[in-house]
Amino acid sequence: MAIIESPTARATTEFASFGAQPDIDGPGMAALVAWVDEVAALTQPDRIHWVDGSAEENAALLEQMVADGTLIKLNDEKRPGSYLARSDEGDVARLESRTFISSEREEDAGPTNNWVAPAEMRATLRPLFEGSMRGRTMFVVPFSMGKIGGPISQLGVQLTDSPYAVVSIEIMTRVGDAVTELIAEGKPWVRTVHSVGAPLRDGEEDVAWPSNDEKYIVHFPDTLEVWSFGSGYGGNAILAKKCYALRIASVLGRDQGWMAEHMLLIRVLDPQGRAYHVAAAFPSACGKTNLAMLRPTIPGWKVETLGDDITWIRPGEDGRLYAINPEAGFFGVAPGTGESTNVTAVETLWGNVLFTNVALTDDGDVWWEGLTDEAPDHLIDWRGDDWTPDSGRPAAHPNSRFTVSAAQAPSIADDWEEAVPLDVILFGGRRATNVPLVVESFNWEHGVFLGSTISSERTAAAEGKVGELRRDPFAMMPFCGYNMGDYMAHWLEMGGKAEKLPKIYQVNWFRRGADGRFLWPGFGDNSRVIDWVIRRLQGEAEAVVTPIGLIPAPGSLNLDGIEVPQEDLDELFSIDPDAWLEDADLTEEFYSLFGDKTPAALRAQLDALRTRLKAAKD
Ligand code: OXD
Ligand code: MN
Repeated sequence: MAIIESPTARATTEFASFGAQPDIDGPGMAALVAWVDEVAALTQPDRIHWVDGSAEENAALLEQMVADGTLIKLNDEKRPGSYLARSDEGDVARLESRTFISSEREEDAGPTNNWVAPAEMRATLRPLFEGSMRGRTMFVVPFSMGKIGGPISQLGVQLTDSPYAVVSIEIMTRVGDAVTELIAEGKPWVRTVHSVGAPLRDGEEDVAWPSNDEKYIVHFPDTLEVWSFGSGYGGNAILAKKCYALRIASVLGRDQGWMAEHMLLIRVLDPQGRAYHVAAAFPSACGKTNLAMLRPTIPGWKVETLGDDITWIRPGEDGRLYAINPEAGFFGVAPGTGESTNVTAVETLWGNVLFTNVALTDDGDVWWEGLTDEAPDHLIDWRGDDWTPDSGRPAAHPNSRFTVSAAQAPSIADDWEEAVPLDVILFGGRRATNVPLVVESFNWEHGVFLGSTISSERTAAAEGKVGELRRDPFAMMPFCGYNMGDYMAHWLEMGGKAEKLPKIYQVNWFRRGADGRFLWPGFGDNSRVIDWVIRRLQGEAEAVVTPIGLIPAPGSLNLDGIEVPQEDLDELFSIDPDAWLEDADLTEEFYSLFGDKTPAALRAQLDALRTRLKAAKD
């Protein structure tokens, strides 16, 4: 395929030695090339660059972005190989209100997704993408989710006019010719197209963070495509992540009998060295990365990191469910990540990091709220303005991020790219009231019920009012690519696909006392909950039955070495039937959204819960 020649090509984005279409042949290549041509004809970039994934190419891209003012190179002595990007103020988070599931049938998107019919959506997108890459380079980025050629892995290609997106995808996935070879062989792949929507007229100066006020993040589940316009940020631009690995992959999972979940994945080693694998679903910005890198405070226990955000789960031949982390990097929220909350993350970030919207220190390093207890005397904030501790505003954006290779975490498991058998699933929310520290489900169906009732106070990861309570079943509300009612049914069905299912627990690190204090120390001490869960699997910890599930019997949670007053423990585990009955009413209201798509088994679980709560009142 010809590289599109343009008389207006800017020398600044020319890569003499990179970018040609690779010399790879095979039955699948023609479709890839035809699609690249088709999108290029629509978006009219000045040139096309096939990304080969090499270190030299990556270095050239980074260097170019520094020259163009998109990236600031950090002090190599403090933070080797690292860069800072500052986004446009209107482009700082995932945009759920601009995210669409354009399935043929409205009922396949369901009431919790924005739906527009595909034909209408394509008619809307076409004029936006028409010429949208003018003056820019269109990068062809072949990527694999999961190790290249792995049994649970999936392939995709992103076309993008954002070099920042390219280097981010290179950290978050496996990119390069080895993927193109698999596509050429005929392996299935997903098409994703991304434009920042800021074409450059002849001679027009570029801005550091091009974007467009009009934004669309659109999924076509029937044709397995993603089209994203107008934003360069995070999940809006790294389409392999939320768009593919969750929204599109959840649809693939529904159709093919597997699951794509918004879960971290860890291996827990008990003092005898026995290994257990735990996947945990938490709504955005509830400390998933912290739990993924947990340093147990109880002696003898160890946690190894496998993944921090997304888990794909498939039935194995031995009757168990197997899980992988399809990603290759962490795109973590920086604020709140610090020496006292997540030393492992801080160590992971020693170098080779792409930071976005954190603050810059006077010596060319980065800072964000929570990195250290005391803020530096002077910083340049995420907007590029001078900042001092009494400026009265955060120095880093609350949703500022680090993008770093997973392999760099000191806690990463040696075999982190392999599938592991799942022993435990945790569902957590951020709930100041009602929900105890840990609850064990009675069985798979009850566990699925617990997952379907997760709710959380809204955080800064998406737009909306921080603090507001939102339902977030399975922590998948913003990420399920199809009708959430069908998704709940799929969870129930998966219970029939394995003989030895993982045990399901609900956790809540965020319960507060009547005085507003957190009742549980959290962070490393969350290992005490994991210890109890694992000892339950081993038949070595006692539990008591309550109307909402099983909770630790008095004395069965290991509290050696910490002071949690008995009153706090009582409050942490208290179950107020009236408050829970009110919660049950809200669950019923939530279920009614899905009409007859709500599985009868879950309605029956809700009825049974109410009966147990009423009995507890008498
Ligand atoms: C994320 C999110 O960025 O969940 O991981 O929003
Ligand atoms: Mn997430």
